Amino acid sequence: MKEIIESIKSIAIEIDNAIKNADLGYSESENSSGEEQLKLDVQSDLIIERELGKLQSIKAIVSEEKEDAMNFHSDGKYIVCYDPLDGSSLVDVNLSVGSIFGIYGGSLDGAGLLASVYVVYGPRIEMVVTTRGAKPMLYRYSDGGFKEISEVALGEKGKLCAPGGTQQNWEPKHKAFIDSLFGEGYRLRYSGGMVPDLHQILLKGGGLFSYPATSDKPNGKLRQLFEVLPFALVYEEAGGEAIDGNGDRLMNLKPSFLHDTSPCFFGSKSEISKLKTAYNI
Ligand code: AHM
Ligand code: MG
Repeated sequence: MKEIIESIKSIAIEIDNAIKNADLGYSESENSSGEEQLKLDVQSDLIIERELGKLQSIKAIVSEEKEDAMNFHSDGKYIVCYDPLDGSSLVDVNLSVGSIFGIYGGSLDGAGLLASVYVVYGPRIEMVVTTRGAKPMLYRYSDGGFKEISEVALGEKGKLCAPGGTQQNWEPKHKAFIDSLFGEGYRLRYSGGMVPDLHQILLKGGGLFSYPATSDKPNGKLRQLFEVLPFALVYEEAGGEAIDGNGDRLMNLKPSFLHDTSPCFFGSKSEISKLKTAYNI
């Protein structure tokens, strides 16, 4: 596990360099969710594939940018599922983006998720590492290396609301719930990149990030293995909660296929409790 986290540190530095210097155009391919791939998506994916492929402890990788899993070392203990450059279309407008890694042992589901790591490429490079049973740990890159900064924890209640999905396609109960939060004084903080949006709520001590079921995406947009589960672990270990639209813990998810999605809500306890009341779940 330690070697995987060390490898992700050097991957992060390389991807940050690509974000700052590489060609921003589209590639000629689509990813498995049918979305156009930017050259940077492909380049970031190749950096991760190359670096993780060097580690004997890795049995296979599953990338948001690849249809199928890629097998590495048959006696490896871990399968790493990752989104190489989440929110990559935001690079064009110079907003923050991120990489997300879920490190699984045994089963590819919530029960099998052992650790997660995400990297935020913003004005600084930051990385949050979460293992089961421990508070997430924040690292920041400076002077040629990642320095451990502090553990991160969510308060009981926050002030920020990051509501994802196209509003026109929200269910009435969801619109009413989000309106009620703003009516109570919650402030909108939404960039359209789940990594910086969830990172902001986490570091500011609380709030709610949602990507609900919508009429155009009844199963949500965000993918369970690379996006939803890694952040569910972060939010739970930070003292918050992470649930789906039925009130079930996201950590109980069992994806039906590698790129399966789920509606998702991540927050501190107070906002999740309000959500359960509003949704009657
Ligand atoms: P991506 O993996 O293709 O970048 O998509 C994931 C991103 C998330 O970061 C963000 O929360 C969400 O898509 C926003 O999507 P949309 O603007 O389509 O609602
Ligand atoms: Mg993504």
